[in-house]
Amino acid sequence: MKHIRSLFLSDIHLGTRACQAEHLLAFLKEYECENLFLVGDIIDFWAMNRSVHWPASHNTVVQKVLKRARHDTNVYLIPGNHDELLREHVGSNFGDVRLLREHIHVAADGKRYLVLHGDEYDQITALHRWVSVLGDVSYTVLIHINRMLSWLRRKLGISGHWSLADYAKRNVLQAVSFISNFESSVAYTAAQRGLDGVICGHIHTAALHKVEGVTYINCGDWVDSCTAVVEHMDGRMELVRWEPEVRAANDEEGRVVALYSADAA
Ligand SMILES: [Mn+2]
Repeated sequence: MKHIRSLFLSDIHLGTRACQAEHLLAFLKEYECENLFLVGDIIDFWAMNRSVHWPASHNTVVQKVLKRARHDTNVYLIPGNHDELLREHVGSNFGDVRLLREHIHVAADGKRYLVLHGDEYDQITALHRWVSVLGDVSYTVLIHINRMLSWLRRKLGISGHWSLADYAKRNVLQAVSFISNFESSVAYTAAQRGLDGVICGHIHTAALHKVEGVTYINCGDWVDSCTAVVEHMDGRMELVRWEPEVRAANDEEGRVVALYSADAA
């Protein structure tokens, strides 16, 4: 077990089928930390309104976190948009877990980071949802719909060519700029406030790099990437990924893969 100063996790989405709780439990065994920051969308109450998927592993995640909070880990929970109902309780404690809207974390090297979920900086949520819906629709279906639209356009006497597939591709490009817009607006806020960096989640895109003159760090998620942010005892920030395949190949070592270190940022 590695002893680290802080561990930052976001977008776990407990209560959904997509949540990689087993991997998270294996990952947590690797680290002993002084501070544990849960940076939003931990329990997906939003998805649970539609259907609940809560296997034993999801309970175990909650129990392990609460157990750490009872013992010697400072556990902070910053609710996101999927666990927004917890925002009503910001400022109070949930057992030994402290609920916060945002937090300024002073790292061991004196650097100050704004810790927040980040959904308030997501200016085009609607577009983002539209893009992810399109991602599920195959190209063939698009072509098919496009053919019907062309027929309809001809019937209505509308001239010129319009391609739904092109429209979809343009939206994917907009998704790329969505990420960079999000990163710059969050980083800009941290810079305006005279901080050294920001640690957030929400967009499920893990990152550790310089944006707007500050260190932009995104924890990623436990739905797809299985990533986390580690603060070492000297204050160095590192983005790590849990690789289950590595574990199978090599039982003792190399389970956590370092992606980017703050030195390179
Ligand atoms: Mn979110």
